[in-house]
Amino acid sequence: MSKPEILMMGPYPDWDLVDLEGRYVVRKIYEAKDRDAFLDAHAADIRGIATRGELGASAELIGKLPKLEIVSVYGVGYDAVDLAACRARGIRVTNTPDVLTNDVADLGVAMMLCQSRGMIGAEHWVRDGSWEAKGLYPLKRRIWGRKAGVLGLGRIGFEVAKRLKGFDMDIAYSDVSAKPYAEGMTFIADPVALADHADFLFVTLAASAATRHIVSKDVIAALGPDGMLINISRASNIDEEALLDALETGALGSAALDVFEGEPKLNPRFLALDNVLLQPHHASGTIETRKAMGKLVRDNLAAHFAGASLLTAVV
Ligand code: 8YV
Repeated sequence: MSKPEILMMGPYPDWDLVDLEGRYVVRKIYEAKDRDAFLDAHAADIRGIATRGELGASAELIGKLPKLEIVSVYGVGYDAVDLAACRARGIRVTNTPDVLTNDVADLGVAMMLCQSRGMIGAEHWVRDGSWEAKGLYPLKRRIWGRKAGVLGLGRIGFEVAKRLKGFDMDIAYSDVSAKPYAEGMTFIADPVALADHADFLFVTLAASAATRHIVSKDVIAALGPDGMLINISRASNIDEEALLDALETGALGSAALDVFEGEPKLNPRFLALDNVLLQPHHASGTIETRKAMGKLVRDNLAAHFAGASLLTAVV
C-alpha cells in the first residue's frame, strides 16, 4: 500500500522528520518558493497536515485539500486551526497538551524574574565594562512577597501559580469561574480588577475569538506604571497597540513577552523599548518537551491512519 501524503507547515526537529519520512510522503510547504504552485502539484493527495501551534491551518488551505482527514498540531494551542472548517468536513484535529505545561510555566516565571531583576541589562553591565567603569548596577524590584495575577487558571496557569507560591507571592486569578483546585488563591473575575490588584500579570489563557484583546487598554492601565505584564499564551490575547503605547509612555512599567502579532516579524516599536523582555516563542522549547510533543504528533497521525483512537483529540 502506498504511503499516505502529509503536508508540513513548518520544520520539525530531525528526530521527528526522519520518523515521519519513513511512514509518509512528506510535503514541506515551508520550503516551497511558490506556495500556489506547490499546492497545485500536491494538494489533491494530501491526507494529513502536521503543523505547529503558531502556524495552524487556515480555512483557505483546508479548502484546497479535498482528501484531508487530520490536522495534527505540534503545540497545545490550536487557535490558528480553523476548527469550523474541520468540523464541517469531519476532519480530525489533535494537539499536544500536558507534555509542555511545566516548561511553559518555568519560562514564564523565569521571564518575570529576569525582567524584574534586570538580568539582561546586568549581563551587559558586566560585559561592556560598566561595572568597572561606573560601579554598582542600578537597583531593581523584588518579586518575592509581591502580588501576582494569573489570567487563565488552566493547566499552564495553575503551574505558574504553583511556582509563584514558592516565592511567597500573593496570588489571585481570573477565569470564567472560580476553580475548586485554586487553593490559597483569590478569585477575581474581572480582568481589570485582577490587573489593578496585581504587580505581575501572567497571561496564560487559551486564545480564541472570544479572548481576543482580553488584555485591553483598561487592563494595561490598571496594571500601571509599577506593573509587569508577562505573556506566554498568544499575542492575540493582548491589545498590542495599547501595550506598545503604555510601554512607551510609562503607563505600564514593563513587559516580558514570548509571543507577538505577526511573529517572527515584530512591530519595530518593540525593539526601541528598554522596558520589555523579548523572547522568540520558545516557552515549550526544551529538548525533553519538544521530543514529547513530536512523539504525540507522530502517535496521533499513526493512530489515525491505523484506524485507532486518537490520543489527544480536539475535534
Ligand atoms: C509552539 C505553542 O507550537 O504549544 C503551543 O501552543 O505555541 C508552542 O508550543 C512551538 O513553539 C512549536 O512551534
